[in-house]
Amino acid sequence: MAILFHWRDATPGIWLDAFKTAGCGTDIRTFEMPGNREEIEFAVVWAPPPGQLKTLPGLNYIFSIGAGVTHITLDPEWPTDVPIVRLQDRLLVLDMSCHVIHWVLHFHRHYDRYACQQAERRWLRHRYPENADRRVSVLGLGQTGQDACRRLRDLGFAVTGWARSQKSINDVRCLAGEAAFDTVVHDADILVNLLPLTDATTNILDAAVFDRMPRGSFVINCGRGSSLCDADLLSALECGNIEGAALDVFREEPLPESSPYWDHPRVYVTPHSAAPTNERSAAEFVAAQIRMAMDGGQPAPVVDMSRGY
Ligand code: NDP
Ligand code: OXD
Repeated sequence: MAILFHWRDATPGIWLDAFKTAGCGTDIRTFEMPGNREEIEFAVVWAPPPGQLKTLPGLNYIFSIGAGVTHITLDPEWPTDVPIVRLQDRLLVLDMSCHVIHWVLHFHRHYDRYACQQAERRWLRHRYPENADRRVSVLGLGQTGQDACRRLRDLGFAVTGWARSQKSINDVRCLAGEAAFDTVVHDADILVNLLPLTDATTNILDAAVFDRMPRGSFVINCGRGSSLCDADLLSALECGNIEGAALDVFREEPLPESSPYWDHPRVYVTPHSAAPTNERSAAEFVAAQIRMAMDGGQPAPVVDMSRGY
């Protein structure tokens, strides 16, 4: 049994230690040095080169070194019969919530204006609504969305969460399904996207959404870039429907130099860094899951490809 590992930014020692400690063996291969490909049962990957996973005939599981899996499934040749196990990690979840809270506060308290004023040496306070009067809508109530909702609620914001299936979170208005989408968007002074990218969520943030949101509202996108129609957002920013946006994910990453987002005075760009994978905890999680599979158990959570996430 061998494990194939592919992540350009990895610290190999951390993963080797985790595999060894969990009893997963020490036979770790790479795409560059795969050895006998038939021996490789597990692939642990972030952004594997397209066409490579399908060259591993003995693969039992693919482990994503990230919560999202589009870095695997956008490869038109990925082996669709092999289950993908997503990363579940409380540190990633905490980091995401911190990122979301940062931008919610940034827009809510007008820190964006103060940054401009400082450049002009201008001393001017801006009023802001009470937290309870600022409505934050969170799209996606999975591991990241639920935690973000709870923490925003604890800060006193009026939080609405939206998912496919009905959820229940104390003091958070939880809505579900397509029929509720218009309400979620209509009531969003600040809209946070924490949806996975699927057929249903591609281009979900479009002109109709920005028209429906209250004038002067804000967008925070941490899900995937292809959920957001860039031209529609730029128009909404132009006409003032949307006052500002904090974008962490993009259709093309790295964001091309020619992107209008770089220079936009009311767009904040971060380089897919909302919730970077914590190597130590991710390695422990993946190693424990591999060990479970070696013992005949079922690693989880497995991506349900009929839903696309
Ligand atoms: P989960 O799979 O745990 O949760 C996904 C949520 O989205 C679920 O609540 C699900 O509903 C909901 N959902 C999916 N499709 C729809 C739909 N069509 N309509 C309504 N709700 C829908 O994902 P995570 O919270 O772990 O991560 C979410 C995404 O965030 C990832 O897929 C990734 O793209 C992105 N991400 C970005 C990071 C970054 O650094 N920028 C880091 C980590 C993740 P239900 O509960 O009913 O199934
Ligand atoms: C992601 C991640 O899926 O970094 O974006 O985990």
